Amino acid sequence: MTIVYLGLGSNLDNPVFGAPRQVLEAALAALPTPGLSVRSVSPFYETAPVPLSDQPWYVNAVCAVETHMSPSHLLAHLQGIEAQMGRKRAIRNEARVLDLDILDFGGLVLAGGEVGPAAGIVPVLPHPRMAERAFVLYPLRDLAPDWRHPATGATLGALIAALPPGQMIRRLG
Ligand code: PH2
Ligand code: MG
Ligand code: MG
Repeated sequence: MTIVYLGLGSNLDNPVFGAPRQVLEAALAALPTPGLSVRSVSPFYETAPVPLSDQPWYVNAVCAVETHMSPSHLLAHLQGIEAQMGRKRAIRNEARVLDLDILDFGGLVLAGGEVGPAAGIVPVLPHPRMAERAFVLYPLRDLAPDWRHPATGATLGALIAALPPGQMIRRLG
């Protein structure tokens, strides 16, 4: 069993599930399968888009799951849930109904990239931009205060202290 931290984000409504907060709740309900169980979920946060733009604010959270899946199988599972919730992939960082990212897969450090058809797409691990994002680091700290960056060993306190200024984030009640 591997402990995996996932980032969840939404800044568009889904016609059935509703506002971003409900979309994240529906995504959390869709995660469990025979090879995966959800262990804990952080508080939800309202966060300004990064980079700052006129997109709607996001709702973000982090959850910890335990899984038997490989990184590529987990990625395929997450992309299936994104598609089910109406995610359309076109441009990086565009507004989206649902984004599910593998942040840390049991401390694995992987360059990622495309491999053979059997293995599918291998994600880059840990998530290459997680260390610069308040909307990932704050909820991750709520869940796993002793977590350290698998590649650099940096603590969450150090990463949060080093964040570039101006990322607006508000914890939801
Ligand atoms: N996701 C992005 C780009 N920018 N900004 C916020 N606040 N929250 C996100 O989840 C987010 C983002 C790319 O996945
Ligand atoms: Mg993302
Ligand atoms: Mg993503």
